[in-house]
Amino acid sequence: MTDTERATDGAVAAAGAHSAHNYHPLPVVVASAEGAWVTDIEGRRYLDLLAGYSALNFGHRHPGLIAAAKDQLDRVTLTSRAFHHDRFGAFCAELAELCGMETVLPMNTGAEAVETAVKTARKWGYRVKGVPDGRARIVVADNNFHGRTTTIVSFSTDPEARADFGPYTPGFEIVPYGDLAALERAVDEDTVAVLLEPIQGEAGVLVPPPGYLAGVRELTRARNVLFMADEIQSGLGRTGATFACAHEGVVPDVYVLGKALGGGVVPVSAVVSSREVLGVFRPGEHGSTFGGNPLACAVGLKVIELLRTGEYQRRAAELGEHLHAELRLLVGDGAVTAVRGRGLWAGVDVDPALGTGRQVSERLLERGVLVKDTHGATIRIAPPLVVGKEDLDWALDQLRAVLRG
Ligand code: IF1
Repeated sequence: MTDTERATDGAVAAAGAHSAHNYHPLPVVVASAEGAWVTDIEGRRYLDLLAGYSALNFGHRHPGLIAAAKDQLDRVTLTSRAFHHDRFGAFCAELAELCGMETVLPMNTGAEAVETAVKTARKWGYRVKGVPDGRARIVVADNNFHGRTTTIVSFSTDPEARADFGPYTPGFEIVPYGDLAALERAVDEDTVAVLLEPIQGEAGVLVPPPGYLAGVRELTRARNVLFMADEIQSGLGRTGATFACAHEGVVPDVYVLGKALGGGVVPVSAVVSSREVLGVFRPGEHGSTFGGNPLACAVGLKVIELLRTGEYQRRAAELGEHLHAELRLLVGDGAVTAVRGRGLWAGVDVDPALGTGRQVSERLLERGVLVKDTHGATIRIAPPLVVGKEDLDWALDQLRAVLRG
């Protein structure tokens, strides 16, 4: 073992000595990063095809985002919502405008935004729709991933995410993703919302059948039910549009946003909707210490400015076309059984005979490419949207080499 390998092993051991083992990280210790590349403590460079699970759409340490954060660090970072601050109004106004909506409720993590959406839908159901108290129901899809809180895992179908966390929160109904008839059957007079990922990330980048999202939109509008789109991972440029729903010409009642909204610099999430829907909250009925803090708003404002150019969405669309064209060529060559996705986001199913997703991830790591497997045999590919075409092609060469075995 070389000195440098000893450095990584030492750092990995140190990281595990005093932390809960709720993750099984790949054996790489990142020390610095820029754009689509990270450098480990031994000076080795890796192309990042995970991008913080789509929190790093603008790349590591985007100069504009870092400048916005540094500028705000020298002014004020936290006030709590007990007081106003001078970035809050602009952040909410500009995020609402980006979404084509009126009102924003800012939080921090994606799960907090999903929880906020659940509370919003229930309160709207009781206060506006007139559902009898305690009867509100929310329909979700199987194989969903919306976060890790106990209410959210209550409606997960993933035993790993859900086991041993009961008793579970009631009031949720699970239907097969993509099945409009099943959704229609599940909606009744107590249904207040349908909560869906427009593309299911953790499930393996599952794109729903054409027309599904438009069908959900039509059904929920007809039945006075809120269509809440969890765009925490699919949104903010990843699929080649600002929102994944837009590919079907669909605008939900509620956007649930996170990850890239904070530019990979600070946690920023939000629920965005109409004044009627988010108007159900009165002072003191919901909140968070850090939600909408000055640093988050400053970075979030810069993220919105970057998205307004359309440059990241165009790159994801154009380079995504190239990515999927190359990946499709791998299907049927004996190693890849299926490829799914949209824009710069793909799920690649690897034939288990070649190895597990984890083993493929480890082989790619040795070749300088960072990916993360999901659910056994699927490799998720989601580079920062700033990735260069040459770098992406180089990474595809490494994938082809690994798949050749
Ligand atoms: C982990 C993946 C998992 C999300 C969607 C809400 C949240 C997420 C669509 C919650 C978060 C993260 C969580 C992280 C790994 C990653 C993930 F799908 F992106 F790959 F787990 F499934 N809605 N996804 O994707 O947002 O509270 O994390 O800010 O928990 O291991 P968060």
